[in-house]
This record gives sequence, structure tokens and C-alpha cells, in this order.
Amino acid sequence: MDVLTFGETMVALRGDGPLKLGGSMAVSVAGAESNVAIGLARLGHAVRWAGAVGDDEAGELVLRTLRAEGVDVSGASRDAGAPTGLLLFEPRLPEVTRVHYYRAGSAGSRLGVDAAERAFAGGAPPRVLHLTGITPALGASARAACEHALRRARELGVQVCLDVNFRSRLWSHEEAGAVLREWMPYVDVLVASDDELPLCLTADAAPTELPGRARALLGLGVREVVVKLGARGATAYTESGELHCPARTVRAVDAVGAGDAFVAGYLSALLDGAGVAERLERGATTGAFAVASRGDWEGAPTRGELGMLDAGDGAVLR
Ligand code: KDG
Repeated sequence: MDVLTFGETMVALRGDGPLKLGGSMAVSVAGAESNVAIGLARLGHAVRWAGAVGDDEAGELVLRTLRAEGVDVSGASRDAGAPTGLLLFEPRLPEVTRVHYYRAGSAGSRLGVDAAERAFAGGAPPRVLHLTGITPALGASARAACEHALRRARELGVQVCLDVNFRSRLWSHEEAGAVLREWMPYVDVLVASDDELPLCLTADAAPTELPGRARALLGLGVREVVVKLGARGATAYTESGELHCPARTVRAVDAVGAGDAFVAGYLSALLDGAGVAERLERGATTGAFAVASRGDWEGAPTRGELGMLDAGDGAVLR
């Protein structure tokens, strides 16, 4: 197994306009960790997603979708006592999408240490454990599960990638900071947007500018600090210095999931043994595919499609 990822995947309903006006919605699944898993699977990597869904048809949709995408779900569990979570995407303005969560008390939010243990069971350990800062925001049990996974990764010599993915609807800056700061000693590759970096540093010790913050995190033992800058691209900081990669220019259709797609591209190149420049470039490419496609993960490229962005506007590939 190349990558193990652990978190909540929900049924996702996507509308076309203001939710209160009704109309139809497209049914799919979404969750930051499974978005990364699908992105990696499309690029040919062996990935396992572990998490919990309800013993319901919504859970069936989640598992069936992940299986169809080539993601190993053998570490996932069904929780007969709670429903699969739900989220609604409401595209409110061309560039602004509102998200509504229905995940309090969901099966995914009740993940526990046993689920984390099951995630690692069977076969050789993964090369990378990928977590996000969303799962610990779901409750004490889900947080304990992540912390168990971090300790197991350390014992097994598995490198850890953490995408901060701060969700203000789920917890406060203070709550997130208290947890994420404790996690830093376990993290090898930290992915964050520039405004999320302060959550990982003690407030009074935190420098105010981006390179200083990244250096402070490297000083805590993080090996790579990868900062997502949206339309401005991404910058990686390592002990050898900093490297920037601009974003690819595409017609933006739906930015949701772009960060997860970026992580999938970055990790894919890392697994291939590529250097930081190539990791950033692949991340920029997979991120651009996500921005140019509707849905969280649906537009993720296969390896053979990575070059498609160079085909030029209006190209017809025959
Ligand atoms: O990154 C996209 C995710 O935000 C989306 O799939 C839903 O995981 C999700 C979340 O908690 O916001």
C-alpha cells in the first residue's frame, strides 16, 4: 500500500443556485481524505481509505464509489448506530460556494481508536499516512483515533502528511490550534494555506511573515512545509530552501476539492521519488483539473491525462 488515509466521507448533494429555492441536486460523495485517495488512485497508486459510514444506503454509495475508483475500503467500518454524514454544496455566486454540513452524530464523526487500528491491519504498512485537520474537529473520539494513527505511523516508520484544512463551522481557531500544535512533532509533510500556518505555531513565538512561519515549523521537525496560495500557486519550504510553482491557468468551474487534488498530485510525485519542484508541478496540474471540473474529485486526471492542460484552448483530442 502506498497511502493510507483516514477520515469522514459523506454523501454530497450539489445544487445549481440558492438552496432555499429548491430544484434538483446532483448526488455524489465528498470528503477531503477520500478526495485525496481518489486522486492518487487515478494516478495509479495503491491507496486505502479507512473511515466509518452508517449501515444505510448512503454508506453503500460511499463505499461503492470508492471501490469503483480503485480505492481499498477493506479497513472501513459500518456503524449500525449512526447515519452516514451528509453535506450540501450551494453555489451561491460564480466564485462563492456555501457548504452546509449534516454530520453531527454521523458514523464518520464516531470514528474511534479501534477504527484507526483496523485501518493499519493486514499487509505491509503504508508508505504515507495522510490526515487532515477536519477529522479531529469532528469530536473527541475522532481526534483520539487520529492521534492513535499518528502514534502507529511513528512506530511503523510511516511518513505522515497533514493537510490543515481548517473548517470554522466545525471548531474554533483556539480549539484547532491546541490540537494541531501537539501534532507537529509527528508530521513530515505539512500542507496548509498561508492563513492556516499560525494554527500550527504557538502565538507568541509565531513570526508574522510566511517564510519565517515556515522556517519555525521546519525547526519543530516538519520536513516539508507546503503552502497553498490558491490562484497564486504553491510554495514549498524545506531545509534546502524555498521553491515556488505558479498555478496553472484554467477556466474556473468549481474550486471545491482543488486543495485535495493538489495534495494528491504532490504525494503522487513524492511516491514516484521526484524532487520538490516536480511535486509542486504535479500538484499544480491536478489542482487545475479540479478547478476546471464540477465536483470534488470527479475531474481528477489519470496519469495519461496529466499533459492534457497543454493541449490548448478549444483542442479536440482525436
Ligand atoms: O476539500 C473539500 C472538502 O471540504 C469537502 O469534500 C468536504 O471534507 C469536507 C469538509 O469537511 O469540508
